[in-house]
Amino acid sequence: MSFELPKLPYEYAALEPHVDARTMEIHHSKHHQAYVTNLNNAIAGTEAESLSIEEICRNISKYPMAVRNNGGGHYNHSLFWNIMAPNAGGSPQGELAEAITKQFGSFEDFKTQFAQAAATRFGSGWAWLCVKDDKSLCVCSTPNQDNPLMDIAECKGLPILGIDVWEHAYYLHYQNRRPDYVSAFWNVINWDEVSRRFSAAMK
Ligand code: MN3
Repeated sequence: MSFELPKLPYEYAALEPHVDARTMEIHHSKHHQAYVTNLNNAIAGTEAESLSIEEICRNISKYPMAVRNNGGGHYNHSLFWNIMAPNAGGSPQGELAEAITKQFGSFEDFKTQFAQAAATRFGSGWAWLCVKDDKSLCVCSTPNQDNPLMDIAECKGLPILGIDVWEHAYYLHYQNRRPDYVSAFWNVINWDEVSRRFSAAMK
């Protein structure tokens, strides 16, 4: 079985003006597609073909770098498309809101920590909100296409929210202004999906 590019759950222009249509189209149809194609090539004929992308990530130290880079790329982008939505943003509700307040002090304090993690990731990578094994929340960032599911990650947990801070995610519209892109990201976060992931992680 080979991995496939997931269909975007909205139109390329749906996240305008925060994320522009041209960026979304190239990001999904070219960048993510390349990770999927290269992942399939890297695992062709190996036992990894029968595994889920989560299982591959959790044992990533067993695999060549091509699997780490492209498998991470596939997992990360699949999550990213789903935790964004048109007419979204606002703030989390219910148990996730309570957990964020408990861990970070307030939603505003969480936003500051997350934005800081995104802004200070040198070069290419991702910032994350994760549920750790002890069920507490944490904010962290990873380089390149690594993620906190990977056994080689410095910060480990199940990602429930992530932002792509590779230049390909924002450069056409924001050029070098990564902090402006991170600020705009709050307007497109699909908190219903983040909450769903949180609840699943807490089970
Ligand atoms: Mn990307």
